Amino acid sequence: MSQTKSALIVVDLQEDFLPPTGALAVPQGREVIDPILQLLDLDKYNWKTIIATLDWHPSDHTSFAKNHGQEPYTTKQFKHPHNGTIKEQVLWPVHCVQHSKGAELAKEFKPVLEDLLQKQQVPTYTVKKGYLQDREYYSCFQDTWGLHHTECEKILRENGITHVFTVGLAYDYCVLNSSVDAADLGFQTFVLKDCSRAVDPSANDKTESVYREHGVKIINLQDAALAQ
Ligand code: VGL
Ligand code: ZN
Repeated sequence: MSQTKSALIVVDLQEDFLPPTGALAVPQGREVIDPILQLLDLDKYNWKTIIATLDWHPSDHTSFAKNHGQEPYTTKQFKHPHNGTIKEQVLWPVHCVQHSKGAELAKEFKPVLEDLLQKQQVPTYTVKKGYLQDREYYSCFQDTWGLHHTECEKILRENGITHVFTVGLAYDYCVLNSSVDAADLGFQTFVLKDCSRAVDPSANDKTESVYREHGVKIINLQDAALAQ
């Protein structure tokens, strides 16, 4: 019997990250929905836990360009609340405001997840992040300063998870940081490249070097069942 216990983390599959109408639409973002729905076939994949994450910002969130009088996709230096370290971060269009249409899960994915949540054939959870006003979150485990932690690690530990598979949006931000943190926490971590899309695909080489530095394996949907 295999000791492997796999979790699927579907990162930020929310309308605001999806073309054509999303406020922060990730190029080709809708293409990930179909393969992600395939992964939710429980006859084919042996998930022991499924987590869907939600970027969930208050409207005055510090990651929004307009709250600093700046243009989206410019950067700003942020100061660590305690030790004064400076971090340069991207400012975004207003996106995933709590309870807004744009914060909803992709319309094709929402009913499928709700069904999973209701049946609990596999322990299924939603994890919100980004709700503290004064800090950015990319990872579903913690804010970018590493000061506030979500319940994500606890869920994985309580379910005895050994392997984590990440999919969703965006390949170079939230999927990247969530995968890196999962790997750093000791989970054998795989990112499914064809189930993810980047805000800036031209930087994929650099993005993928970060995945590799942290030991995250980059695979595709067709390899997922075997890796479990
Ligand atoms: C994300 C930018 C801002 C993401 C979230 O889900 O990758 N990117 N907020
Ligand atoms: Zn965000």
